[in-house]
Amino acid sequence: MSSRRDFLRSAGIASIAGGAVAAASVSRVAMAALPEPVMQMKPDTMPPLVPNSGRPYNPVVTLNGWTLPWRMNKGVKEFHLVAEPVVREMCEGFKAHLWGYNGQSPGPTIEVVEGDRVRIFVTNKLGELTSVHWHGQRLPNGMDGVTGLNQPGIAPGKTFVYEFVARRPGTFMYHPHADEMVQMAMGMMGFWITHPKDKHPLIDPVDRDFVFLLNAYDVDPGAYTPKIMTMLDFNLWSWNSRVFPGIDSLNVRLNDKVRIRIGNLTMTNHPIHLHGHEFLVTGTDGGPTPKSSRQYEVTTDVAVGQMRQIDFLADEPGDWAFHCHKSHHTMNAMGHDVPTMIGVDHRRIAKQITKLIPDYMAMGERGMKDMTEMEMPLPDNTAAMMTGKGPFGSVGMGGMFSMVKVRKEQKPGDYSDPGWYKHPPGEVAYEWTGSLPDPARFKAEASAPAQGSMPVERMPAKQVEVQIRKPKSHAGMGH
Ligand SMILES: [Cu+2]
Repeated sequence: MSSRRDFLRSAGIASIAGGAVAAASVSRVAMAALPEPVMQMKPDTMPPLVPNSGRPYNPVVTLNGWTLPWRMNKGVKEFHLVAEPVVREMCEGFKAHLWGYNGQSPGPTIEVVEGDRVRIFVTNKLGELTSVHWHGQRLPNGMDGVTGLNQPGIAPGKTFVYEFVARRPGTFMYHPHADEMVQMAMGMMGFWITHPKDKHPLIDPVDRDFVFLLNAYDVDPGAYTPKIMTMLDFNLWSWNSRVFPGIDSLNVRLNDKVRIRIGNLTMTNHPIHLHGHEFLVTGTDGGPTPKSSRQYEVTTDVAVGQMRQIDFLADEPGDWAFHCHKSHHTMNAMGHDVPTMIGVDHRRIAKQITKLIPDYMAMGERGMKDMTEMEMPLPDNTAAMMTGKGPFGSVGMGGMFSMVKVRKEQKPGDYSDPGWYKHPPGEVAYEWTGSLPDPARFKAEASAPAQGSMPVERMPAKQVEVQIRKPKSHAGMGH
């Protein structure tokens, strides 16, 4: 993680460039009144933006993201979002050409306090209409951002102004409501936090507060631009447009009260699972949950268009996996559209193919984990399917996977990666090297098959092992 000063430096340099481009498309007079747009060029997790004006609050940390600075103008918090094409590094060695806001996808997090009057300038630097919908907010109908219904679309080169009071505390999202299928598939989205103005009976203060969005892309290996027509079969399941091992770990101090807010703007649900701890779902898009509704969980499903806020006490030191529980969502491109080969003996066919193609590799006959160890040449711009080097070897993960690292030594306010956990002696699973006795079989199983609790009615005279070969398509069925 870079320091705040680095961030401001990069933001300063970038905003000159950004300002120059914006000035070309927005009139000079208008620009004079606009807050200079702040840009971010790096996908790093930025330290929390401690408010220097307005009511104080406990800022959030956006995973592999940042919070948008504002300008205070006669008591109104002014933000400037620039909708534009961006290059997002989704993990090391893999960049995607997306659309986003202020240099990144997702856009910066907007943080305000309950009761704040907020003015957001939105400049459109895309080639088509856009708008911004403030998902979950109470606001005047004409500020809700649905193109055609609440406002005309923001034409390319134009700037629109949204203004409303952040009426209720909570976690919200923002995204276009104009050509959504394309613009959201291209990465246009962001988080909005409204902090409570006073002590709130249902919102406990926490030591660390993380936010990220669930998003998904379909980028062919070697390509840069997502396929926008994909509805379900995405090959990159991401958190804030990053895939493991590109997702930063959530680094906390032992016994910290931790909050994580997760919004889902993909087209399927994601059961988010935390190891080693139990959490309470303390908030949804609708606001804080009533205490009577809270129960301890280790997995919570975040449905499409939903936000879930989880709170837990980080009281177990270690590196705890934190991931989507759909196993297909913890792998990257290349992991999709691969035929199942478990149990298939490739040896003879591989030998024959090798005569023609010397580099041919048979894949996946013992399972797919082999593929993580394989030094397989990847196309130039893609993410390895299952990867990530841990202290004990390959983690064999991708996509929506990260870790919560709980450390006694982590200083308050320090979000840097503490490295791998050093396990106390005797606290790591180990190989058994003694003798292995035969397993004691259940009595009924050991005797004749007909003596089980539900005897088989008619056994075949001869045991037959059925070999099935499924046709791949209807075309193959005629043979
Ligand atoms: Cu998932």
